[in-house]
Amino acid sequence: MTDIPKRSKIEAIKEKSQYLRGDLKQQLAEPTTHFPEESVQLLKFHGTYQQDNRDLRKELKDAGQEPDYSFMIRTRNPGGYAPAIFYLAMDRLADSLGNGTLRVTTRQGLQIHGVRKENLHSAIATINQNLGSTLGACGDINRNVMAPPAPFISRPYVIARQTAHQIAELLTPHSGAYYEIWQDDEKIFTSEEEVEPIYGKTYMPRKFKIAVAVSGDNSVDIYTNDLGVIPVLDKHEKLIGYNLTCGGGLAMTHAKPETFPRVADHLGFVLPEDILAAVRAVVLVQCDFGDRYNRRHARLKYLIHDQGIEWFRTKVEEYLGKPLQPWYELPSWEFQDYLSWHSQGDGKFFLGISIQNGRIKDDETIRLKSALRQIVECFRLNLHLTPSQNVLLVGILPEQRLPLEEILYSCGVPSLEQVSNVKRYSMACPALPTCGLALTESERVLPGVIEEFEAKLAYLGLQDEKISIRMTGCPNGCARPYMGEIGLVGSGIDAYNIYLGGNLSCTRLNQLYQQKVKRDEILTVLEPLLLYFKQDRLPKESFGDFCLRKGSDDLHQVGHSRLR
Ligand code: SRM
Ligand code: SF4
Repeated sequence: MTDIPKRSKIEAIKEKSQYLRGDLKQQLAEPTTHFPEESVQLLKFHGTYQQDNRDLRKELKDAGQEPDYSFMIRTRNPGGYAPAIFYLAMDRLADSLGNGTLRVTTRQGLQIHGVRKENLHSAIATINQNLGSTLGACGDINRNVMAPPAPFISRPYVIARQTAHQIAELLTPHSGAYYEIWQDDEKIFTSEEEVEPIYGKTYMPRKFKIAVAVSGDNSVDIYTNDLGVIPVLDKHEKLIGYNLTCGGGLAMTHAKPETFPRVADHLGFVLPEDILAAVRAVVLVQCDFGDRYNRRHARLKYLIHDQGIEWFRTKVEEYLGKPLQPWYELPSWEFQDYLSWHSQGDGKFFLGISIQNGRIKDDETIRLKSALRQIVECFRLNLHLTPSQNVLLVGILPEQRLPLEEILYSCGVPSLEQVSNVKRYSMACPALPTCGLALTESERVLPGVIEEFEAKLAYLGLQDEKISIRMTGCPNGCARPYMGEIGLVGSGIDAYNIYLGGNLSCTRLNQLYQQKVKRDEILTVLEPLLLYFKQDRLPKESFGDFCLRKGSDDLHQVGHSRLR
């Protein structure tokens, strides 16, 4: 008798779902506030998460009431492309069916929170009617494909954008379930006839993430992706092929050393005509060999870590049917966020607007949501969502610049000169109250931490330093904290593990410095290190490079002696 490999229960849910249908259509029509667990898993593939308001959880439980359920909807925007009509629809949906805010994600998507079950169908249908999609934004499948957000018309950027769209299309699920459920299409295929040519019935063992970069421009955090694709051009700007990176991923679980963040390896190089087949081969190897039992060990990074990059390369070559060529040496990476004004290269301009933690909202002083709506309505501009949670307004005519700036000014939206560097380079994940996995706060407390930082850096004369601070409410790493110069990772109620030594160009992981630091102690712990940096840095050395050079023991010694 042959051994049947053990599988997680989510594998069985996927398999019997008839290609993501399950009972979603019937359950959607029922007058309930939420879905049963199996359906919650399937809904992810359709781009929505069932959540409950964590601020009210205990109170409601104590009162014997059910949780305050609602849904987060995430859109899939390859390369961050958000056409005007789509953006305006999302803006209206946020007000009519959501919590009044939009959120630009760290993978160039948009999220709406707070949608009630009875409005879920209408919200997703509206997104689809307005050139958007949520299909495959979440779930065990290829997620939004990233690409550098700058709308330059130069060849490397055009190729990167086109490649991202081609890969996204290749890996979009073929199942008609999405259209049947959310657009009320007739069921054309029976599930038996229908095929997912790449994924099969059980889709992928776990989420899968791809980014396309432009050589030298690491706006997409390429090394944190399961698969990275970098077009290589010759000196005449002719595309000669693609470099591939493999096995990046950031999540870990506290106190489980078998889980860890990992930067990707260099896998090799393929010719232009082989890129889609190579992507397919990488996905298929992960489908066939990824861990389908232990979901904490199911990402491609663990397969490559366990089997070795040589084994993986051989498998990819076998699936591709030809050898990969050696990695093509490239210039070093720089981080780009493309804020402020830039020329696109076609006589038009684009404007990058800094958005704290990606949250587009109106508050007492800054009416960012109104400003963006007014601008997009007035000038019919498209947006590019960025991997650092900002937006670029693209295709701006020279004569539109002044009236556009006037709208921003009248709504109190700060210009880049008014945004401190530490705020500009910071990111936080949503965490509480929406994220079901949050151990503590992130988005709601980072602004306060940043203010303290701003004051301290100004006091030390370090305000012009580009120091990236990335915070998350748990170790899953949604704001990519392990790449930040300072990573603040939620480790308990009101407690954070502090990581140091990443770099702005995001080519290496930072290292754990101190565990379980209370929110109010973060600055107290870091202040001696900032002072040490000011006194002992090499010319032009960044804070992250400084921490790496000094090393953990030395930093601890200094940190603790100066604290006493
Ligand atoms: Fe994430 C789960 C938010 C980018 C690693 N992530 C979640 C969920 C859906 C919580 C859940 O499963 O119930 C969060 C929803 C919170 C909320 O209320 O909105 C969530 N992740 C986000 C976003 C919105 C954070 C943001 O500040 O923008 C990002 C959405 C990106 C998108 O448009 O697709 C987001 N998540 C990331 C990234 C960064 C990236 O991809 O570049 C990571 C780390 C990279 C990686 O995947 O290795 C990341 N999220 C996770 C994980 C851990 C995955 C793993 O390998 O174990 C989870 C938990 C899980 O999958 O079990 C998770
Ligand atoms: Fe939630 Fe953790 Fe992701 Fe933050 S890092 S959004 S707390 S899963």
